[in-house]
Amino acid sequence: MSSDKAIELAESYGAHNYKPLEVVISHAEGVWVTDPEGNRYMDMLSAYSALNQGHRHPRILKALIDQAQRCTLTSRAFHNDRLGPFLQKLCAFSGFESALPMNTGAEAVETAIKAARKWGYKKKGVADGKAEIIVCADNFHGRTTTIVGFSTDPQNKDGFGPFTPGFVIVPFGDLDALAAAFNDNTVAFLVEPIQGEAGINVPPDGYLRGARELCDRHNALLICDEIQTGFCRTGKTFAFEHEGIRPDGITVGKALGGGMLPVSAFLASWDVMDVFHPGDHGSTFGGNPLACAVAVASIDVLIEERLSEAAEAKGMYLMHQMREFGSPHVAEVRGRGLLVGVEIQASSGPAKPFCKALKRRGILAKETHEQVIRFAPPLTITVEELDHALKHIGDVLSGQIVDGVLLPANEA
Ligand code: IF1
Repeated sequence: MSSDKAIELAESYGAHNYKPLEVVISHAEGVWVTDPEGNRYMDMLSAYSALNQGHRHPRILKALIDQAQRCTLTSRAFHNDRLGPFLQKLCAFSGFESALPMNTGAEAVETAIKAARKWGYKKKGVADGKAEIIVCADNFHGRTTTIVGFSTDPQNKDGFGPFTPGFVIVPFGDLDALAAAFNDNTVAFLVEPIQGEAGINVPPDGYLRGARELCDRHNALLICDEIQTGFCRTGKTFAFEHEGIRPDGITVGKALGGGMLPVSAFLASWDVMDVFHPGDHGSTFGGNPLACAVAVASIDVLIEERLSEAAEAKGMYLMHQMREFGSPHVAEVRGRGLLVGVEIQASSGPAKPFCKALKRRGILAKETHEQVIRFAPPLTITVEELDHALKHIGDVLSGQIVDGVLLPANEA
């Protein structure tokens, strides 16, 4: 099927809740994707960090196929022989005592919210119905009605109310504002260690350490959403490690599924997790044997291919080279590891034309919040592949804008 036909069908029958770049991907391997006409592109988005191990990693693919030939789904009404080894591996890898498996990231966040509230009522002694969770302005934690209810992006909320009460919003990166937001009913502070959707916002040094101290002082849980930043993306196994702290709980997803299946989890100490009793929470597909087998292989690849070290080294290289371009269109290059944002000067217009120009050069990247191009390639990317991308990124970033159209340098 041609790209045009594929797009036409998707537009004709699918809800119009996305406006993708005009590229159709029909094959993928490693950092490379191909359209039906045979055009090759480098994937510098990695499904928003869900492809940290690259497309169709052979080891993860083998785990998927092997498990699919044995047993795929049991529901949690029965035990399965893959769940235990998966939970053990995930806990060992993350350093948390216990895990509750779900499927999507939003479900993991919902699980964290339920855990924090129940912990607040059962352990902290908050009066029924009074629990408060502090969250940050410009957060992105998913798209359920509860989660969009505490978004500060008007589009995320418009037309979807009424919303769940019990959330208090503070500016991201501001410890004084955070300190002032706690009260006796505060059960948790939920935060992205680096804000992804908001434009790759790295908080000031000491922010998570300060948040840790405040949560300790007020007997509240620190919960980090590591769905986008976790699994080696930022150059550490989890982004909270940059600050040498340990949250009480984290949410994980995306790369846990190795780019094959939706696999997510809430991880915590037993003091938090033991608030859940049989029947309190669950999911038909959460912890299914196919997902567990894939997730075990996904973690093994991160460990054996030393992908945090790779992300750290290659991220430094990528950001350094991007700054070296000295492009007049670039306001800032920021990020950690291979989670990199390039903020375009307001005077150079929005980031989208830069992404379109990159696409024409065979580099797929996506803008976030108007002004920022997000670069987050698979962590398996080689230096040669990075250099290939950098050549085109350099041409695009040093291009000229003529009548609102971006003309990359060295255009053939
Ligand atoms: C889309 C953004 C990224 C997340 C964090 C939870 C979730 C996400 C920190 C929910 C999901 C996604 C969803 C995806 C686009 C993508 C995204 F631009 F929307 F914000 F990555 F930056 N916590 N992020 O980043 O996980 O339920 O989707 O599995 O199209 O909405 P999910």
